[in-house]
Amino acid sequence: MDKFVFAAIAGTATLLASAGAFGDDPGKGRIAAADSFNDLDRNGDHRISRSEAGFDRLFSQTFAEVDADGDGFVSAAEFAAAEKTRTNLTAR
Ligand SMILES: [Ca+2]
Ligand SMILES: [Ca+2]
Repeated sequence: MDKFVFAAIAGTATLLASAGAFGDDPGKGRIAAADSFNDLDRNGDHRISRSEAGFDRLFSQTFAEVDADGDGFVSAAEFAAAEKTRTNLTAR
């Protein structure tokens, strides 16, 4: 039940963010990598497909680079590795 509630909240936040409700906030600090990853992984299969990456303006541009093994999906490990070397991995 708790997981369901969390998913519902996260889903709502994702919808609001994609609708631009929060706008761009340059003063906002970086979001933890896990939060960004889970946010981008819309179907919850623990990898980000190219179409899922397309929801984030910045990440869609760096997708091919972040997908180190070129299998067409960004795994949590690939995401974390890219997060270490980039200050702006996603537009969130
Ligand atoms: Ca996914
Ligand atoms: Ca990959």
